[in-house]
Amino acid sequence: MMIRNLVLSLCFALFLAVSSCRRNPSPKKPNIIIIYTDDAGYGDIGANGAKGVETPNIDLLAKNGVNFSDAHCSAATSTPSRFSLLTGSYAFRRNAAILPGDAPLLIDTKKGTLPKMLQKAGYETAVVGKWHLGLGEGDIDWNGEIVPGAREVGFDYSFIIPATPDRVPCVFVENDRVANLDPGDPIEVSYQHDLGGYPLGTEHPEMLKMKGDLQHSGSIINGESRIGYMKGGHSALWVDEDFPIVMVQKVKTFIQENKSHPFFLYFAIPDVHVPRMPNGVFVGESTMGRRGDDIAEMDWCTGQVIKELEDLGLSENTLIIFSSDNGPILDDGYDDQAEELLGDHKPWGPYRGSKYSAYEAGTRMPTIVYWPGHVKHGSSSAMLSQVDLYASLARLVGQKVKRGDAPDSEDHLDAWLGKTQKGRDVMLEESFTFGLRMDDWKYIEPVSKATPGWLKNKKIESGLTKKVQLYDLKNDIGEQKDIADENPRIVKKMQGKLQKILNE
Ligand code: NG6
Ligand code: CA
Repeated sequence: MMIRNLVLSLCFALFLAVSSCRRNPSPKKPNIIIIYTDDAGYGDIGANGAKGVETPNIDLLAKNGVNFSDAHCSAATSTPSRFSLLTGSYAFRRNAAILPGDAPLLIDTKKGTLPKMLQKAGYETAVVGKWHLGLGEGDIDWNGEIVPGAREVGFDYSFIIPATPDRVPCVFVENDRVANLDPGDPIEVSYQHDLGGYPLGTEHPEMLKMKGDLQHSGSIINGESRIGYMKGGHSALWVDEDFPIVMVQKVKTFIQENKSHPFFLYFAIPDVHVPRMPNGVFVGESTMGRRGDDIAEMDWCTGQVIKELEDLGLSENTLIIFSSDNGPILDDGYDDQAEELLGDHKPWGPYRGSKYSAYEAGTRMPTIVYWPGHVKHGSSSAMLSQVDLYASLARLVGQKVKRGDAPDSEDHLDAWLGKTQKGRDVMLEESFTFGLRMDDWKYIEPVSKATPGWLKNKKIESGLTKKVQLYDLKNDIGEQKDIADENPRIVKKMQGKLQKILNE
């Protein structure tokens, strides 16, 4: 009996030690919030020169934090960038491309992730917003538990748009289940054929708030045709115009519930991705129509986070990282007049290119790090990639990156906190080809294959050429003068470095 009691007390002590290690870590650990916008370009915020729309909340972060001019997402599209941010691994290592809404989970659940690393450090973790990293293992049953998903990637709480706002299914998934689903009206999804569910954009243009291109002419949900087809799930359908209200509420609840111990929040705001459907409150807030109004909406969401932290007295103990997942784009499939109403606004800032592009604007993101009392305000030209946040935040919270995890993540914590202007020596930029940065040199790998038709049709500069390109960003920030032919040695050196990364 005594031995049994002894064993029981030992187990209890062990349990207490483990749980206190998880829930009551050293009080020094700051909360970490990544505010991750969608398709917002370097120039889309007031602090970086936006015209025709005001972003007072984001500007407040910039004014009181570090505003970066050479910080990048890892790729010029969403899925690859989000993959790198959460895994510390370049996306090509997993063949990551833009995923359809019924794709399986892309992230290897056996490997470490940024949120899992933070869980180990005692953080409660949450994702609210756009996911776009796949769910489940094969054919997804949207009516049951959808696993593996955000929980298996390391998020204790999740409230997600499964793929993108322009892809079915147009429902939120909360902690592995479709929110508000009526079991009597099950959901079916297909990216191959019409399921005879909702009317189609191709057949009912009169039902649309904005016309979509052919790819965006599948099921009509909330007056907008989407990519793909869905059936059922009427009670669970989202209302795009309510995104900011619904998501900010989830964010606030999570922050309130976790105010007394460290938390990590990945708030993936779906603005300013298509279809751009701002809440009525923001309609007319810009001179640029829907795209500009969506920027105002994204700024409001950011402001709500700042306000909640202030109300709870958490500001000084919370590190906010504000950024975006890929460069800006005007026409991305819907008639929303983004081009016509642009005026003098330059979403790409002084850089060349856009979303999908190998030029700088494809990955050079508006990036701000804000941590009152800990980060001095100013600007930084350190060259950084979001793939580095994993290793950098690991140091901040006193965790080691396990061998085999986060293979591409470099610890640049001091640069992220504005303590040094020295960032990476070499950086990969993924797009439909590879770009490589070495100091101010920018190399773009030529492609032999023809540019896909849908990309060719876009009014963008993809940067895809059969010829090697080299630019000197120090003297040519706009990548106008290709000097590859004059600099064969630099080209060779950079090709060698790129091959090394690709073969690692
Ligand atoms: C493209 C879509 C585009 C957008 C993008 C994903 C077409 C023609 N275009 O394939 O509208 O949805 O995928 O954007 O279908 S991202 O920001 O999530 O990468
Ligand atoms: Ca995006």
